[in-house]
Amino acid sequence: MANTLINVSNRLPVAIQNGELIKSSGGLVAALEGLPKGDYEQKWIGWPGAEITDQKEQKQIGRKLANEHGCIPVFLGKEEAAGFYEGFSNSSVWPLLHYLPNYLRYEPEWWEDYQKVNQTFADKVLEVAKDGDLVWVHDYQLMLLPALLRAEAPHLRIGFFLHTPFPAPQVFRFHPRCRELVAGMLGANRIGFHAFNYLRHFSGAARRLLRIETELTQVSRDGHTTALGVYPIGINASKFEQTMDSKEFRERRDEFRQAHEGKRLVISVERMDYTKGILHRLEAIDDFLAKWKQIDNIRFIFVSVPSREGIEEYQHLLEEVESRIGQLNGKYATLLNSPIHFIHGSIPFVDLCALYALADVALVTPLIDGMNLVAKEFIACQRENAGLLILSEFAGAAEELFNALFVNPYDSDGVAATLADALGTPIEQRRRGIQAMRERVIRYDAQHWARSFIEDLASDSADFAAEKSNIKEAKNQIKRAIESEEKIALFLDYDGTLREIEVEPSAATPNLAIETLLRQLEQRPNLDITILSGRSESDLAAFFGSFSFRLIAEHGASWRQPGKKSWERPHSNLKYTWKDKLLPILRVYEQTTPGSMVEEKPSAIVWHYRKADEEFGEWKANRLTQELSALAANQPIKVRPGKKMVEVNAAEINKGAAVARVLEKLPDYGIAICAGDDLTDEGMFELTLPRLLTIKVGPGATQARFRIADPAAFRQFLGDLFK
Ligand code: GDG
Repeated sequence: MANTLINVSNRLPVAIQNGELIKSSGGLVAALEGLPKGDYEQKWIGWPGAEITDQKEQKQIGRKLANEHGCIPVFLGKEEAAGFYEGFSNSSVWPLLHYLPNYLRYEPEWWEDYQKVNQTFADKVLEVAKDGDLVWVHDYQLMLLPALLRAEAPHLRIGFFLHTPFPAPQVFRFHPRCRELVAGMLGANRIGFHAFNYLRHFSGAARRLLRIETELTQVSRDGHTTALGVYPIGINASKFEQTMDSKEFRERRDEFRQAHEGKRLVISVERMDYTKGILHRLEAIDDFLAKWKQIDNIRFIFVSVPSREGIEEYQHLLEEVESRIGQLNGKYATLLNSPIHFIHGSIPFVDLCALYALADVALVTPLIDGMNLVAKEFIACQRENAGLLILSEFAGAAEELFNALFVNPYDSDGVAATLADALGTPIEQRRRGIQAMRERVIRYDAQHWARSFIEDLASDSADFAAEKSNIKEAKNQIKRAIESEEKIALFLDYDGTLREIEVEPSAATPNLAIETLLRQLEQRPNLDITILSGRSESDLAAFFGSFSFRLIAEHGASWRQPGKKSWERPHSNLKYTWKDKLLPILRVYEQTTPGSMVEEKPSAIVWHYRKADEEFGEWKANRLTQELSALAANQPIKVRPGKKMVEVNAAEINKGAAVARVLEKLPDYGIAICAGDDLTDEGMFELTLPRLLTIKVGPGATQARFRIADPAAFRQFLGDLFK
């Protein structure tokens, strides 16, 4: 039997209007309609768009929605729906996602409603979902849902798609709940974006706001990994092709042609939304008409679908647009023509196709837009005609529609000039560029988009299983050693391995979970434990003084044997004169990199930059590593870039050498486990000693044989093994 794909979006593709079920026409609806029917049985969970309080009526509508449309309604109270939808989602998150902090409003009650509604959605999904189902959550109204689902059903495969842009982390940070929102999304196994830029910004936001390590396309947190991918949404191409083949289409197109006889047609189609740049476009049209002069032969058609009418900003926008269009028509109309034809409403699909097919130019100038399907739909309808697309460079679609005429929507002069150029371009010249784009739009359609996301999400679970089976192998090896009562040497790095990294190193003290785990390990027979870290003697003594473990501080410079209180320095013959020479260099970096600091240890000097701006800090760290490495060539030292730090210490002193030294004294060990998270731990992973089992905790390149997602997962791993 086919598995089920459960789509979850704020609105169902079917809405209740005056007791009737009406199928809605949105970008997302079209895309999912295009998904191959045979692969997955589809269910859709969402809000039906009307307040229904009567339980009997809810049941009745629920049954009808399920039987006729495969839809499962989530009923919301009027107040709560307003706080969730008009408040938090559309007055708070939407503007920021579109780089418009001036529109950002925030009320604590909205946040309450947003959490509540996301929880209501979670309850409904959990009621419906079975093992093996895929859950695909859509868009910014449901950012908390993935994490809520994961908390209850950790084995569910959850996808999340963001249909809007994701802004630079500096902008998203303005939101008072930015951390919770990012953490909510990270409950998903896979998150999809329209463009690479959005992905990069999200990855940066996760790193900066949650202080976790990320790879560009992978984020691990609390033992769970989220993959990030780019999936530019397409249009429902076959629906456009079929419509253009129909008699009705031809009739409507001919009617429109007659109605607009002798006029160049310039069209704009969109929801009435401030992100779509309507007022800026009207400025450009003013500039254009002032120069064009032949008013009788030009007509602008604006189709603006009513949107979010309960929100004040949207009401103002409509008033302003209407008034501006009135002014412009008053200013430029002749007895034969009013240049701007404005429809505040939705037109039938076939009319939309006819309009696209007939237009000379589509003027698509959002201030910013996640993708913008209108641009792609217009191109798809240029089957016979060769209309030109003027496209905002800030729409996601700009990355794909390479032969469009790109404009900056804020530059009204530029838009006006581009429009004049477009109208003057001979048809032959237009045709060439458009056909190449048309082929692309038809090939990479909504079906392709949905299929590629779903395929990746489905195989993520396989990867997850593969990763687990890989670690399972490590587990089995260790279990065998435990069962045959062999001696096990366990080498544990601390920061980033046993314990999550903190911005302030002094805050990363062992928490209760770590203490309990270590006590548990201490009780085990045949287990020889070494904690080895770059930290100082005093830190290790403070953290682990009460345990009977071997402690190795400063990457191997200082040792405390099991059961002893005193420290010894096996490399005491080493000279550290190089420190005086190199310290001034580190001081320069400290001074010129806000948020960084130098630490002096007896055997090493370290430059830390955890609190510095991330990119600046990394760039400086690379430069410092290069500078120091050049000097290290003829010195007995090693430069080690680690996590948010660059350390210089004696070449002989490293964790690999320390492990080898311990094992020399334990010739009868059955298996030696080395676990670490950063470059300073690679010394252990590179050892070629027998019966060595190496584990990297977290992302990044490594020589280690096994990998575990993060410290939480590693603690769980140890806890399970050494019960
Ligand atoms: C969000 C993101 C992203 C419009 N007027 C009529 C009509 N439409 C249809 C269009 C198109 C859809 O509505 C609008 O889609 P867009 O992509 O342009 O914009 P948003 O609504 O803001 O969508 C956006 C999208 O999600 C998908 O991920 O591209 O960036 O903001 O399909 O054709 N349809 C009919 N009559 C109309 O009058 N029938």
